[in-house]
This record gives sequence, C-alpha cells and structure tokens, in this order.
Amino acid sequence: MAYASTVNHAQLAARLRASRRPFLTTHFKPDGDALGSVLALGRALRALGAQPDIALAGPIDRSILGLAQPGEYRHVERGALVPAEGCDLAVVLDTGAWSQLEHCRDWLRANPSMVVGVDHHARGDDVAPERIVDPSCASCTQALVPLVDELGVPLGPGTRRARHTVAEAMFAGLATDTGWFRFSGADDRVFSLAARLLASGVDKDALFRMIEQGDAPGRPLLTARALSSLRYSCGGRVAVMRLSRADFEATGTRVDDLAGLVNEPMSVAEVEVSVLLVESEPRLSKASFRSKPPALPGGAFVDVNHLAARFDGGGHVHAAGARIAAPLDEAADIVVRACEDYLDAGG
Ligand SMILES: [Mn+2]
Repeated sequence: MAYASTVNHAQLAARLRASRRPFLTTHFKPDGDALGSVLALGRALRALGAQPDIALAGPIDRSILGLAQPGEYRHVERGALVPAEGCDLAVVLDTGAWSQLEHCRDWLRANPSMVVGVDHHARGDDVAPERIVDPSCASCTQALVPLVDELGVPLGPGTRRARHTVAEAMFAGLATDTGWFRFSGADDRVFSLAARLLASGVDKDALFRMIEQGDAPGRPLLTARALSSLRYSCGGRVAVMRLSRADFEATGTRVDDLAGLVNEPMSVAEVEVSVLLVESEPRLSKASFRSKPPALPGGAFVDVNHLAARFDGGGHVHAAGARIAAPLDEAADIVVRACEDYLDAGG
C-alpha cells in the first residue's frame, strides 16, 4: 500500500477520543519533533480525560529532556517496550518505518487493528493501517494541529506564557525540524502556525535557551580543535575536519557534545560539503557528511547520501553518515578522494 493517509482527521480523532489508555510512541532515538509530537498529543488526550502511556526508546539528547515533565514518559535505552496494561490504542508518531520501531515492532505487528499513526515523512511502511501522512508539513507536530483542533483541545492558555503545554511541544517540534525556521521547509504555513503557537502562550525565548544554549563548557574548546584541523579540498568546495579521542579527553567532552559541529564550515561561501571525522577506535573513523541546498531553485548540489553510500553509509540528500575502516588521517584522505571523484563526475 502506498505511504499516504488512509483516514481523515475526523475519523482519526474519533479513534483517539474513544481511547482511555492510549500507548504513544515514536522512532528510536527521538529528536525534538518526535518528543514534541508524543508530548503534544499526550497532553491533548490527557485534557480529554485519557491516561496516555508515552513510551520512548533509544538515547535522547539532553537539550530536549526539559520539554517533558518528570514522569511524563517511560524510556528504555535499548530493548523492548510493550504497551501498559489496559492499552486500547497505539499511536505511532513521526515515523512509519518498521526499522525505526524495533522497540515495539512485535507488539505492533501482532495488533494491527489497534495501531494508528500520524507522520510527515514521504516514505514509510504499513505500520499503522489507519494513518494520516502529510509530507507538506515541516514537522510531525504541524501535522497534529488539525487533529488536536478536531478534538477541540486548546493549544495553550493564550497570551500568558506557560511551560509544558500542547502548544510548547508543538512549537519545539516545528522549531527543531526547521532549524529554527531557516530550512527550506519553513514556508508561509509554518510561520502562520508559529504565530498561532506564540499567541497560545509559548515562551520561545525560554525554549531557545533550553534547546540551543545548553552546551557543556568543553564544547567551544572541542569546536576550536575541530576548526584547527580543518582542511579545504576540491577548490574550497569541500571542508574536512578531524577529531581524535585525545581531543575529547583534553576538552572533557563526549560524542554527545558534537551536535551540529559538522555545520561550522557551512558559513563559508565556497563550501558545498562539510565532513567531520571522529576517531571511534584506532582504526575506525565515523564520518558525518553535510551539504548545502542549491544556491538557486533547481540548481546543482551535492548528494551526500550518495557519497556516504560509497562507505556503506547513508542518510538524506543533505545529511548522511558512514563508518570508514581507517585511522583518522587516512580516512580524511579517503574522503577527499571520494569527494574529488564525485565532483569530477559532474556533481
Ligand atoms: Mn520530524
């Protein structure tokens, strides 16, 4: 079956309204939109008198932990999570891919009639037979708005600023999935929704501080080391940075502290591709690839999913990753050669 909506908002709202003990989950390693989605819908259903059971699996970045209140969700780092006793509906948000739902895959497969979903990705599997899929939405929380409106739950208290509301969780998903309204997906509808959420009492300044200004003290020191390792190649179009285990030790940082660091060289006009290599074992380097969208509509860009595939990695067109079985400096040479090949081939 094609990955598209199979029900309308009124039909899905009726399923949700009838549930007393809904199980809410999302993809492994939830990001701001995934967490925002389960919290937003969980809060809306709680307002209707239900007892939502929110279950999350995999590491969660500490920058978004404060979106939830203590005890608002259950969490396992790895392993299975089955719905709590009395579960009468399972809601899968921000994904429709079996590969991202290992933590509850067996249960979902065994109970398809109880599974519904809301997603904004273009591709997915038949995880939720009854689902709303809207790839025109920049975040899954945006796709939830018409559903929560259908349920008749207010998004927030109004102009009084309040934390831990439906609106705040929605705003967090919208802001993080659009790079705080900078990415191409941030269109007129996104800005209209942002305005509505702010008018519902979202404290965007508190959220920005919590999500984007929560670095560890060692992070700028690690950034300095990465930048001092920066080498340009391919006429300045490719930037490659390296971080060794010694760099992490000297700055008191961990891999968790890397978020977004690969993007630093993107501020340079000529740079099309940025690669960050991190030594994970003496002979194993982890590569993160990023590329810029085209400078003009329909213009050329580098498909880093394609580049990462050369090393059995993958991801998205503008963000991908791979593991390279070589020491850091050798891995840097290998990556530069792959970029040269790609760009010579007319990319
Ligand atoms: Mn998302």
